Amino acid sequence: MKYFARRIQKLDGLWDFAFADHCDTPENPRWNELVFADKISVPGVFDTLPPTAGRRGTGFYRTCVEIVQDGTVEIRLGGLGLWGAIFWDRKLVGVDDLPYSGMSFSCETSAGEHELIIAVDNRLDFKRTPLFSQFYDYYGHGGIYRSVEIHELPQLSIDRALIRTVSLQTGEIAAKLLFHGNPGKTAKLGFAIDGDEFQTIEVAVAEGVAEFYAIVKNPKPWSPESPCLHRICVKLDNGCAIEETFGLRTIEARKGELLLNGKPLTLHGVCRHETHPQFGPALPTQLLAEDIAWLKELGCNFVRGSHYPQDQRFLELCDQYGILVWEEGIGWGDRDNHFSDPGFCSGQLRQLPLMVKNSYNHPCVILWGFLNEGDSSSQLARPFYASMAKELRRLDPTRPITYASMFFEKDIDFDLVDVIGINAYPGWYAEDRDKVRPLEDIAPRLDRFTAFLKENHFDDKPLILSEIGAGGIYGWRDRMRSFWSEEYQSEYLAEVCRYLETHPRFCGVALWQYCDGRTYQSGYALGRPRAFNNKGLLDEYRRPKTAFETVREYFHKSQK
Ligand code: ADA
Repeated sequence: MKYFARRIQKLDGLWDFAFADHCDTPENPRWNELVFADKISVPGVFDTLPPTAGRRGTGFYRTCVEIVQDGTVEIRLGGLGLWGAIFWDRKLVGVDDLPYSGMSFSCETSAGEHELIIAVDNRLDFKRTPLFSQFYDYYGHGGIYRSVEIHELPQLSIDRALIRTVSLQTGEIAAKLLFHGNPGKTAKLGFAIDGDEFQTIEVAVAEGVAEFYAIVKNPKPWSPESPCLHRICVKLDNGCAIEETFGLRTIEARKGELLLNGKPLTLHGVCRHETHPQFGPALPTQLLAEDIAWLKELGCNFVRGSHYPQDQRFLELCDQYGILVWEEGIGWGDRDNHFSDPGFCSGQLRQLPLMVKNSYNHPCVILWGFLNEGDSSSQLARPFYASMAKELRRLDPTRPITYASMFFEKDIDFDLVDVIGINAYPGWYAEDRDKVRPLEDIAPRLDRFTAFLKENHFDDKPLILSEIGAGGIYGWRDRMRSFWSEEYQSEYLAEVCRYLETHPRFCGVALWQYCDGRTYQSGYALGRPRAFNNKGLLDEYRRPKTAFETVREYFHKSQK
């Protein structure tokens, strides 16, 4: 979105930096002990840089901000990890305990120069950061992952205009306005679509929210084949305006299929982490563009954004390139001790509204997911699964919801969601370790699961193979085609592709995974050579493996 008549500073660039190994209370640091002797990039992580590489502790990021008017400032963070405390002139403004989530903090201030410090902690402390645990199979980096902005807020302005498609045929949309400040019971405003003349209307406001309907004159539905976008500008009497980009499209789960604009979808995709050996999750724009280019080259029309709310720049690119996205809250194999922890549960529930609000206008996002491989076989966890599903439906009734399960026939929560996602690794995490190259395990395992869904009357729910894959180490070619070789990985994925071609019960796949990514810095890495998850079709530097070509052929052929 773009704002007019609002002073915005993007604070990306070099900030001062200090690191502390043992800061007991990062929300109340001993300022006199900190020496800001270094420089660091924002966005940027500190735990890949030589002096602090692989270390866990608190990184203090500091910059100066010039404010032109007394009033409210909003500090917008695109996402950080694992935990952050935000200080304005050394006073605590707020705490960000939701890794990867776009969050805002505001405070009153005066015109002049101010100091902004963000203390970022990457220690694995369940109390401080219940949403990230040591056993999560991706590296918990310390740093400011995404852009930081300062907004000087006018007395009254529009924070967001959330756009929903009402009718593809007539181009009718509903615009929900979220205000900053108090507009009173009604607000006069003008709106213009796709650069047309402004129309003036008056809207009723309740609890800081208003809604109006409008018609897009030349409605062009958004789809992967034709990713057309529209723009709406909404302006208040005081001149404050917001422009939002959106797409006209519908998405629904019906009779075992996912329908985009009423037509059945087949999803050819990959799971993707935001990761790079040097940048961690703070990916430069060049790399985002490169990732999109590889995804297109691969023939993907789908990405599962594993396993956290996505970088808004990536979603913008997916809107523009017509790549469908499953966006999900953070989570990885959480168990009963998580679901009985109030900090974990409240963090999960606080993250959903942020994710939905930040990504609502992206037509590319077609599914909301949550709790990757959480214990969906547990009676204890079931009420929490129900709360997450209920909350997502309340926040956005227009998109189907799902979660990626690893529990097959033991799962007890499929009734709670619209789309079933199953993560399966037959032939990799072998049931029978005596078997050499157990590729023939793939088909029967998946068949057993689809039979179970039928028997249990879940055939009306679309089914996605939300993960499947095998490790292949880049450059490791082996005449015996054994585990970890590029050959085994490639043959494994060829078998998966062959299976999918003849089993339309699956309306899509998200292969695990797009590229290799750094994982545990601990004994958990014993099953992860190099301490990387090596199941990428490309390695961590985006060099394609043999399997890339295998999958590319299948994805391109299936699209014809
Ligand atoms: C799980 C998990 C992934 C990854 C994968 C693997 O399915 O959801 O994040 O860890 O296993 O490589 O084993």
